[in-house]
Amino acid sequence: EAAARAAAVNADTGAPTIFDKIIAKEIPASVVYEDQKVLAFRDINPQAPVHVLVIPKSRDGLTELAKAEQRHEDILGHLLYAAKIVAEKEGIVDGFRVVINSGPSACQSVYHLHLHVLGGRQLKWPAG
Ligand code: DGP
Repeated sequence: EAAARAAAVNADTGAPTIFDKIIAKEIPASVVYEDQKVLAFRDINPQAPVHVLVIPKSRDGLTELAKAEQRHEDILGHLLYAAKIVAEKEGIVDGFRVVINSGPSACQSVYHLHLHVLGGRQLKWPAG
């Protein structure tokens, strides 16, 4: 966790991230859902049997949730709805969690807004 936090400090530079390469199909990802606005793919370091990331294809300033502005309302709603579609596709609608880490204190490591969709096991609460 210390390493994750260290990686996250000063990370919101607005520079391109690894997710741009995934959107551009320059590096492979296991895509589970895609539409014009969002892409959902399996996390490379899964924390549950189902662990999918849902991201906007256009970052448009949304490096982290803390940077959200009113103009982002539509895409934010679309991302959340896409998370529900992912949960349905993955067969976890009986119990799943959607997480957004925003900023260093939340251990955000990739500064392109993303929703984590987690499920497929009994999840504990509160999250760490
Ligand atoms: P966060 O800590 O909320 O910023 O989560 C970033 C997530 O991104 C983390 O769980 C690991 C995942 N991730 C990082 N690089 C890659 C990658 O190249 N491919 C995939 N599929 N996931 C990645």
